[in-house]
Order: sequence, then C-alpha cells, then structure tokens
Amino acid sequence: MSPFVAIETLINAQLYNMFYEKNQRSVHDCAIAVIIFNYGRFMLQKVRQCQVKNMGGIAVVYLDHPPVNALSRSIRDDIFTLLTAFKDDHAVKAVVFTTTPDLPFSAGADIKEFSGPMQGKFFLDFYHAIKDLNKPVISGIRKYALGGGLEFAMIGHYRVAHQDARLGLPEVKLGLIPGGTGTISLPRLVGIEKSLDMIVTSKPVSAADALTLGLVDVVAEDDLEATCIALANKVIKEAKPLVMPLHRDRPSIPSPDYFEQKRALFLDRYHGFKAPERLLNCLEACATLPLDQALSFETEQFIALITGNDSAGMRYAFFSERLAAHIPDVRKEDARTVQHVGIVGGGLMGSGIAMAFINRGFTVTCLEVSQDRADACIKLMQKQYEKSVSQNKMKDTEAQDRLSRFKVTVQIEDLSVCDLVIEAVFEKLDLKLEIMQKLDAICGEKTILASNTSGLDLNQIAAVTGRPDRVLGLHFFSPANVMRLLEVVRGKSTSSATLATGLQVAKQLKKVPVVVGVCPGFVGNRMIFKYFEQLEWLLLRGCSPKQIDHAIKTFGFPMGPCEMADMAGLDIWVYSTPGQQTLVHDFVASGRLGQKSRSGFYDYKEGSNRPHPSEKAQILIDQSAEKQNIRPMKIDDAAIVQRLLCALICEGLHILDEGIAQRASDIDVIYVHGYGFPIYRGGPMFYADQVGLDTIRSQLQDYKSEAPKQWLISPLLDTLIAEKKKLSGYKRA
Ligand code: 3H9
Repeated sequence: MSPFVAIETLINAQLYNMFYEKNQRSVHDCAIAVIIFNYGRFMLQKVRQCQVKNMGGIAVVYLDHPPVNALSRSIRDDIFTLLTAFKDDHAVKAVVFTTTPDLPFSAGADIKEFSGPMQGKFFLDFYHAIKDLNKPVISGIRKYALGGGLEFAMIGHYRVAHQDARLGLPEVKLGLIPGGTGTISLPRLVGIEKSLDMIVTSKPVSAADALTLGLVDVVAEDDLEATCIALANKVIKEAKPLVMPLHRDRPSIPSPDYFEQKRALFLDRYHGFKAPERLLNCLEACATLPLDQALSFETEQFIALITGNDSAGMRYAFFSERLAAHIPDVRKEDARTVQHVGIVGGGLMGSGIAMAFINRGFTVTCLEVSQDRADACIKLMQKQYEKSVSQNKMKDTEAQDRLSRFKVTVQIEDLSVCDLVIEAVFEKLDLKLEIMQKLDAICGEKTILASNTSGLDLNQIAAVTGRPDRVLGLHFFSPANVMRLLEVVRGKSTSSATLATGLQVAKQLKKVPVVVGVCPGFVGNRMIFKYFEQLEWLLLRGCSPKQIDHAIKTFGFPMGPCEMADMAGLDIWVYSTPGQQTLVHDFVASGRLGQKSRSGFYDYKEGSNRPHPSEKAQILIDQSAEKQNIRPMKIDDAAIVQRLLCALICEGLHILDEGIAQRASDIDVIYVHGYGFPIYRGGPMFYADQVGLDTIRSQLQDYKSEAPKQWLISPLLDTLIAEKKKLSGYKRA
C-alpha cells in the first residue's frame, strides 16, 4: 500500500467514525461523506462545511460555514461535489440545501476572496450540475439569503423561506452586480421592474413579500426542514417536469423606452457609481438575449466591475466598517445593559439623539432648561412622528409607542435613574463642565456619563466627575437620527467596560462606531479644519466657491466644502478656531453665518437651501486677499481636489502617528460615513494608496515649500514608503 493510500484509508476510517458516532447518521450518509471525501485531498474541512443527512431518499445538505455561510471556495467545491455524487446515487430522489437553526442560509460569495484570482467551482458550474442532476433541488432559507446565497437558491428548482427570512441581492453596495446568474434568474421570477428595484437599492425583501412576488414557493411558519421535505415528497410524487428558473421564459420589458429612461435617471441619481449602469445592461440582456449569451454577458460585466478600483474601494469600506468595532482590549461581555437614556438639551442635536434611541426601543428622558422649551421639544418630536405617519413611513400605533417612551423634564433629578446620560448642550466647555458635575452628583453609581462634544477636551470633562472611568464621548453627527457615524471617544480614564457599553449601544442604534482618542476635533473635525484651511487658501487665490464645490463634487463628494461650511454654520468654524483671524471670521463679523442667516459663501432665498453665487461674499473674499497682499492664481479643478485631499491625508497621518485613531481604515470609515467621502474611493487613506504614497509625499513637499508651518509631514509617511507598506493597512501595534 502506498503511503498516500494508507493515509487516505486511515482518514476515511476516522471520517466514517466521526460521521457515524458524532452525528448518529446512517451508513448511507457516511458513505456519501466518504465519496465526497475521496474526491479530493482536503475533504476533512470540506465535509465539515456541508453535512448530509438522508431523509427517506431526500438528501438534506446543511451548509455549515459559520458565521454567515459565506460561499468560499471550499464550500462551493463541496456543493459541486455533492451535486455530482447525487447524480449517480439512485437512492437520492431529491436534494434540499438548508442550514441548522443557528445559521443563516448564506450571506453570498466570500467577499474576502474577491481580491485574488477566482478559483474553484462557481455559479455556472452549479447551474450545469443541477441541470445534469435532473432531480428536484430545493433551498430551505433560514435568516437570510443574500447575494450569491440567493443566486444559488434561484438556480435550484424550488425555494422555501422561513417566515422570518429576508432575501436580497446587495452586490451593488459592494460596487458589483449579482454576477452568479442573479441578473438572469431574478427577472425571470419577479419581472424586470421589481428586480431592478431590489438590486439597485440592495434592500432585501421579507419571506411574505418574496412569496407574493413569486421569488419563493412556500413560506415555512415553523419547521423549515419539515416543510422542505414535504415539498420534496410532493414534487417527487407529482413527477411533473422540472423547470429551473433560468429555463423560464424571458421577462418582458415594461415599456419600449424603459431602459433609456432608467439610464437617464441613473446618470443623475447614481452619479459616480459604475454598478447601476452595468446592472441595467444585464437586465436588458436578460430580456433580449438567449440564455447562454445573457449569462456570458453578465459574467463580463461582473468581471469588469470586480477588477475595477470602485468595487475595491467599496469592499475595503465594507470590511473597514466591521473592523472598526473590534478593539483589542475591549470585551463585548463587559458591556452594561442600557435601557433608559437621559439627554441633556432638547435642541436640534439633543432631539435627534433622542429619536435615534427611541426608534431602537430605548426609553428616553430629556432635560430642558424651562417648561417652554420642554413643551417645544415635545411638540417638535410629535411633529416629526406625525410627518413619518403622513408619509406612510410608520403606522400611527408605532409612532404612539415611540412617543410613549419619550419624556421631557426640567428637573435634573429625573435623570438619576438613567443607565446612560448624554449631554448635548451648546459647545461651551464651562457649560459642559457644570452639567457633568451636576449629573455626577445626582446619578446612580453605575450610570455612564457621555458628552456629545464635537471636539472639546473629554479628559477635562471627565475630570470634574468622581467617575472618570465611567465617562466617554459619544459624538453623534447631525441629524443624529439619520447619520450612521458615531465617534466613540475614549478618554485617558475611560474603562474598557464603559467603552464596551458605548460600542454595544452604537450597535443597538445601528450606527457605525469608530473609537477615537482625545484631541481638539477628534478625528473627523480635526481633519476637516485642515481641509477648510486649504479651502480658504484657494478662495483667497481666486477660486470661486462654485468652482471649488464643483471640483469636489465631480470627485464624488455629495457636497462641496463651501456648501458644507454654510450648512454647518460658519460661526461653528469660528468657535472651533479661537484666537485665529481668518476669512471666515470676516464672514461671521459681517453677519454671514451660512444657511441659518441665508448668507454665507452663498446666498439663500427664504425657505430654500439652494446655494446662489453671492457678489457680497466675493467682495469679502477679494478684500481679505487684498489686505493680505495675496494675488490671484490660475488653479484648475484637479489642483483644487489634490490640495484639499492632501490636507486630509496629511492630517490623517499625524492622527495615526499620535494614536488618536488606531487604524488608517478607521479614519476612512469616519470620512465615508460622516463627511460624504465617496465610498467607491474607499476613504482618504485608501485613496492615498491608490495615488501612490511617493506621489503624495512629493505633493506635500511642494505645499510645504510655500507654507512650512501649515504642512508638517508626519514621519509615518516616510516609514511606510521606506517599508513599501500600504497606508490603508496601517494599524498601531
Ligand atoms: C456576491 O455574492 C457576489 C455574487 O453575486 C457573484 C459571485 C460570482 N463574505 O456584518 P457582520 C463577515 S457578493 C465574507 O458583522 P451582521 C463580516 O466581515 C456578496 N465575509 O454581521 C464579519 O466578519 P468579522 C453579497 C462576510 O449579523 C462577519 O461575517 N453579499 C460576508 O451584522 C459577521 O458579519 C453581501 O453583500 C461575506 N459575504 O450582518 C452581504 N458577509 O466578524 C454582506 C459577512 O471578522 N454581508 N461577512 O468582522 C452583510 O450584509 C452582513 O454581514 C450580514 C450579517 C447582513 C450578512
């Protein structure tokens, strides 16, 4: 016996025992496992990812690749091997793919594998294998079937969804299209219009909606596995011809100019994003081309997207968002339970924060300074929910339930019972210190105190309390009930249990938390000050607000810096830069505060936030330039973008060097979710890698030669260049 055969025999025997003893399965199951096992060299792992049970001639395959059943190469190969084995096994009459109750059906293809070459079996292989199998294939969908997971289910003949399951094709969020036959199968099941809506919005549908649409055949109220087996037995008994969704008729086109109209619409709505247009091309191909040509076309479009920079940026953003929540010294289990939240200040920010909490099931008590303001706060909240009801976004009963969990008080003592109290008062340090002291005096021992400061010294704020370990910063972005970013500020005394609680609360609020250290402006605002510093440089050298905003919007930001500054309020900029005398100070001194005063870098008509170029603003800029003896220069759009982005990158490097952010990808998450950095460009740090760190270095050096104090270059950049490392992969040891 050769050593290879000997090893294989030994492993076969162990595997046989493992299956038989551990899982109490029949000899037949074990035989299948051994068939699978013998198929390749590394089947021990593969078999673990696909477990098989014989249910009276129905092979039930459990996809078993925690935590989300991502269809990695190994599990794809397992599935293919099984399908091939079932073809020759006459005992197998039908096949059910499902999962045990703890696992979802599948989150789709393994996104981690997309950066390397595509290897192993893929969706077209599944299509051919199931076609050749010619036995009913049923998918039993638990929790969710997303992306490639749903595509796989749509290749088989039937789909059964558990009543709580959601089904969707969210590939566009990763800069992709469903490239595993999804753009051809889904329209054949639900039509072109619904397919376009489902794919382009990336929104999954419920099991009930999927049934109505014809995406699934049965909804299982309780026992998913039993429902699948019952369906399999029925199909076997009926012995009707089997029709795969891909073999159904081509879908009809809703109207003759349907695709033209959608292309025109998408040009505006998805400006800068590549996947939506390619999706339209695929759906058109689905409706007009024979199956084999439509499938090849889909593959081409998918490959064009997956090999492009945009999808790389969006995939990086996907993983960066998840990585941001992992803090090495913080254990999830240490988080305290938070149910009742106190908020100090019921203004725009405070009420936005209150809504964010109420909407996720928390009870909120808000503190206001007077009964008049308390009444105004309640009214504002009622109005918001009435609006949601009138727009059919919420049922009246739901709105009432949310409002019943919201109270406004003028007695600070009413906050004493809260698990977490967040101060959201005006950005004045003295005021915040006074409030924190009072809260510390009245709140229970376990209450966590948080400040919503957007950049004041959290350590100073924590130091006035007797519980600095239970103080942290929760910097919400306005409007707090909408914006997903949350900077979670870790002070020098913040305990890991307090931080764990902050991260858990963020997760409950469905926010994207990023942990940052203490420095003026933390990460996001500290970088934006540098961006605004260069905005001023450009304005003083003759670039108009409109030109600058146009250049940045063409790069992909939804808003230019002048529009953004006007929206936030120029006075905020002045408060945040005490002791300085800049162009913005001139604007504020002349009463131009931005949108709130209907005048800033632009003019605004009453009742509208649409910016109009302003002669008065231009006069202020010209006067300031003249006072400082600055002459106009010719600066093109590319140079504008380069300068503004270099300002972000340069400051981001210092922030990393100082340990204020622990990873470069955390900075990117902040910029994508809080400042509108185009997600398909990954974030400023990822973008720096794409431009090339050498190029960035020489650009920074050029700027430095004009203004050495403004452009200090972090030594980290030189280290990364010397070590040939990527900035986006940087994390502090
Ligand atoms: C596709 O299918 C292409 C095909 O059309 C064509 C191919 C030819 N792959 O989010 P969570 C990880 S494209 C790899 O924290 P939740 C995630 O990184 C795919 N890993 O949990 C995290 O890891 P870690 C289309 C994945 O419960 C862990 O799983 N599908 C994948 O809040 C838990 O994730 C999608 O776009 C994946 N596909 O949310 C779905 N999915 O613990 C993308 C997740 O190390 N996924 N991970 O940080 C999601 O939307 C959410 O993760 C999901 C779970 C809703 C599934």
